[in-house]
Amino acid sequence: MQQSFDLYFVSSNKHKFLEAKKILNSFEIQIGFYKSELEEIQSDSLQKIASKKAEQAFSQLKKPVIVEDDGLYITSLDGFPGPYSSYVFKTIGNSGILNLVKNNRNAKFVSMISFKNNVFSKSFKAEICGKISKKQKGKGWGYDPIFIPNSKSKTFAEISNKNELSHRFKALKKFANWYLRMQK
Ligand code: ITT
Repeated sequence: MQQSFDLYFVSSNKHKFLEAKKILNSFEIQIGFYKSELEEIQSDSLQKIASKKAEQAFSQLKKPVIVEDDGLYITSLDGFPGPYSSYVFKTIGNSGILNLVKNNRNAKFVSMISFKNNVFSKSFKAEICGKISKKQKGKGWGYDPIFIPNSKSKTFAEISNKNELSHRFKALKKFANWYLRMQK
């Protein structure tokens, strides 16, 4: 029989779930995975996109859910791909991004976590600043092989402690603090 959870992470992306699960387990929160390709509204606000995804996820599952919307914002490209990061990854990918970025390589990764149950709709945002590498380095998923967080000289794909410093870690930590207080 399938195990049942008090909280589900709803996403089409298993990598995001596996990282979220590891991070939330470190706060003693257990989550299940519900794989679903949620519709994303067109907006330049990650918060609006994530909140709408949380509403859809909650109406599908009828259980407390979290969803996440992320964006990679590249300074020299005026924040592109930002809220379109998923589409841009599927189309031009990491090599396309490397062709676009020239001198100023500054960028940031933003995570927006949205929670929804039958009482609360809440979002938690966090970011990590860094740089776009000159080449793809390491075997990671998504933009990991081209993103170097500021405190490091290696890409997310090359470091072993991404889950202790990432945008996802920081947003989930905010969520976990709130969620654990709310459970008392
Ligand atoms: P959902 O079903 O949860 O929406 P998604 O992969 O479409 O899954 P997003 O809409 O949040 O996720 O898209 C953000 C894009 O940024 C997507 O291409 C991811 O692969 C990438 N991304 C997000 N977080 C990342 C991380 O920690 N490392 C590398 N790439 C990441």
